[in-house]
Amino acid sequence: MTHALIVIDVQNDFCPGGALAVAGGDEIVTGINALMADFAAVILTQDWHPAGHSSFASSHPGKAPFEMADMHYGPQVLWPDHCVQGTPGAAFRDGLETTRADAIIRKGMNAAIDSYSAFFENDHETPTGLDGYLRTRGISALTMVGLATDFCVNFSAVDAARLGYDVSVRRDLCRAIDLDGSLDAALAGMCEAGVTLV
Ligand code: VGL
Ligand code: ZN
Repeated sequence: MTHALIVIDVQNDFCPGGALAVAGGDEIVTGINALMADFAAVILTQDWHPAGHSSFASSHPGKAPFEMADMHYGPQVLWPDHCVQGTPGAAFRDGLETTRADAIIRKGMNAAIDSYSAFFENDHETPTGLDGYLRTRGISALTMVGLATDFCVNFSAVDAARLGYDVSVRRDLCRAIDLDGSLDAALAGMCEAGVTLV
């Protein structure tokens, strides 16, 4: 069984000082680097939005960050502008061992659809290509770490479990946004999907 480490969105905008800062987001970098040597493959994901992305509150007149909007694919949290392609906020956090990455998967490029999961956009249909990459390399087990536990890690882990991967999430190497109970809901959802929380 080939086992990959999936490092979700360890980017400046999700760390203290960033546009959508996750408390303690920078604390996980050293531990993630140390874990990389234990895996046959390391894949990094990068939230990578065009300016004016539809998940940004600034694209919805009258709406503020963290309010909800109805999108064609369902309800969507509106975020502060973050991880805009090519900006310092979208760059990987300094110190993350990006040289060790076998592949970097970018997501959220489609202006009309957000993409929390590393596997599918938020319509749960449009693939990012990661499943094909992993399958063609014979990778069947995944350990996930990164930001944020309750959004991108959660959606990625649940999709991976549904796709048939053996999935573990290292909670000590993730940090959460925790919006209105979203962390508890995410932990319950991951357990239900068969994800192992370590
Ligand atoms: C994320 C909100 C918006 C994440 C990305 O990486 O968890 N959250 N975009
Ligand atoms: Zn985003």
